[in-house]
Amino acid sequence: MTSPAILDRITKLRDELRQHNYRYHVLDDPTVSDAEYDALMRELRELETTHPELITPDSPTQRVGAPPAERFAKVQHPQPMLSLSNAFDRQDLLSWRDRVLRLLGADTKLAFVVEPKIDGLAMAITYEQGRLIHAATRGDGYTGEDVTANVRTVKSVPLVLHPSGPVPQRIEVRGEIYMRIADFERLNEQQAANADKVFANPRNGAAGSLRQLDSTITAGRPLRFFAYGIGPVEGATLNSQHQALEYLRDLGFPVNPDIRRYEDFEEVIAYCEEWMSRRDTLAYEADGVVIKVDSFGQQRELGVVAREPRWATAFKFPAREGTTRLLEIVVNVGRTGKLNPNAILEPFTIGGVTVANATLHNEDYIVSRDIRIGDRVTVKRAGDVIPQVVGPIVGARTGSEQPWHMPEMCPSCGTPVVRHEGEADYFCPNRLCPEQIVRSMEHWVSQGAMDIVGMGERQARQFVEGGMIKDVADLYLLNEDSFAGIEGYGPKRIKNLLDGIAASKDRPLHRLISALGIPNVGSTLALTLSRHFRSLSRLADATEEDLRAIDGIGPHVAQSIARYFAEPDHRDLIEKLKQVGVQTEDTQPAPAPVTDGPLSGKTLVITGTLANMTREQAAERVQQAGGKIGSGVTKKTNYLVVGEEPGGSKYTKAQQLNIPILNEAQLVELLGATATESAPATADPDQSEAAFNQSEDQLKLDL
Ligand code: 5U1
Repeated sequence: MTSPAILDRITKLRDELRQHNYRYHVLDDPTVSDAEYDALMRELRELETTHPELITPDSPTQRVGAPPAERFAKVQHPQPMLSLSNAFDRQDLLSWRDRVLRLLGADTKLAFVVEPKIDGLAMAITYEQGRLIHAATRGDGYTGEDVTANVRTVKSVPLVLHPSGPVPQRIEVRGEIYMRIADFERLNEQQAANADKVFANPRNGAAGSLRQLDSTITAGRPLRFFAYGIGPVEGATLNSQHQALEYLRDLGFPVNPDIRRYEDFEEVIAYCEEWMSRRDTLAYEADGVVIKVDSFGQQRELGVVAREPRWATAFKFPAREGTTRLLEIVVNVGRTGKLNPNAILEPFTIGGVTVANATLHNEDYIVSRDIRIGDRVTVKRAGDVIPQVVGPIVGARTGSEQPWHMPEMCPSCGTPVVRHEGEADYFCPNRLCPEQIVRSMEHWVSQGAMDIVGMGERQARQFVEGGMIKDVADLYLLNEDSFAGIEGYGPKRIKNLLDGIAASKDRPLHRLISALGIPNVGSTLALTLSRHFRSLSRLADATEEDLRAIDGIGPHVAQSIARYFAEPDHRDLIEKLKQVGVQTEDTQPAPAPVTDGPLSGKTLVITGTLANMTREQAAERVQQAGGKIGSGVTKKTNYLVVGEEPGGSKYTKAQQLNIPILNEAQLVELLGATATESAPATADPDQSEAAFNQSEDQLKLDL
């Protein structure tokens, strides 16, 4: 027999643990430490072990998963789970709204509820007398699969409802099970490390995790839930979508904080457009915005046709993924000698853009995903990020697909390639490799670097292959005679080019530092380094320790800079640049440190393109306000400033570290009184993070 005191303690522990679970997984606002939570859970588990007759399926101890099932049982949805019509632009949205008004009457007062459409897995979860009894996938909308044991392990799904009013007798809650992008990336890293299946995208990660017959596997996966609607309800009267969402929040469900209600349809359109441009700032993948007529009465009047409610639609963002055939893998040599495997694809379109090439990152990436030449592959394209091959469609294989390995010789110069221990990349170690010289030259002459008008990749290749130059310093030794016999160079063109080269000798020091292409040194860090050292020689002599002492420079970047200048070839290059007359000192007077500015003592990191200032201008203004610009997000970062098409990795890291995230307007507000004239940002792609904050060998990819 169990004493009432034990039952009482068990009930108390369960209530307390449910509260902590809710605060942690739904509100993201825990009030106890992990250790305290663990201690309560341990006590409950011990009591349940000695009194197994008291274990209930909704006890917090029961989220660990159930024994493996043979298969998922099929379940009929009491009310079909509908799909959504699509709208792709403003015109489609207006046509949808006009149809609603035609059906309801032109004078009808409407309100709309809008929310990001999460790319996850739709779920119907049923509660009776406040307890989770059943969960089913959408399936074909009429029949789904019983995944109750798995859904029980998702910590943001309440096992017991805790409304502020009476408990509904029965309610079916609908929503999306999904994985955050950062969690998905971590999961894939673990999967790859354990030689387990890696998932193509967070949606597949969520679906694969939820469709495990062994729910203890699901329990270890980072799944989350957002409730967005209700099915059949008994014991509660709800009249509108926004009221239903409030009710779901009150019952203890996570509801997307970005949901809005608008009466003006122009605001609905603005919301769709805003999220389309900001989709990369969401912690999860969203493929559109869902728009619903708010009133349930109006919803009933509008009804459903062909499984699609007339009272809702999905504004779809341009597609980011598609499938095509991998025809070939070619290896490009970067300016640091890094060998980049690139996919040559059967051209196809994603979101209206034709894609024929995509990155494959490195050999490990290809091998861990078992990507083979000839495979049908999934390709992803996001923002300004270079398209990447995500993985093969194994089921489409014919048997003729060929595994791939990195060539043993550099494809440009034939030197045996090397791979340093603990690193994923292969390098061509030959400093005289023609391809490396062409790539360095291309970077050197580019706009944010030495900005030599009339020079680009074609000219760099022509001069290197013609034997006119062997390194960037040789550019400054060119004269009229050097062009003898070079096709296409008349006296005027030669003069313009030589004038452009001569003018580049006096570029500010930070441009010169950028132009060198030191791995991990982008334009903002180059500015910090030039301000700090004021001379290329002093920078070259800095130790790793000196570099680490600079705010915003971590051990990895410090090592990368020190390694670059430790190379005798690079020291020789600096000497040669001085000899040919390139300015290697900062000739501007040193600015006085600002100790009482609005950003004094603060470190900011910028990601993405700002609309009204270049990154250099932003860095300048932050420094005038007493702040510093860091190159990567660390615990010491005070703010992350997010522009358009931001890099996902910085954003994700800032979220993980709870670092405040600002948009450009908020940055300007912070800069406050320190405003200076700023020219509009150029649309020059070289100003992007891909080109500046990382070396060309480290393409901006959010893996
Ligand atoms: N956020 C959200 N996603 N989603 C998908 N709401 C929502 N509503 C849906 C679907 C299919 O359907 C209802 C409008 C029936």
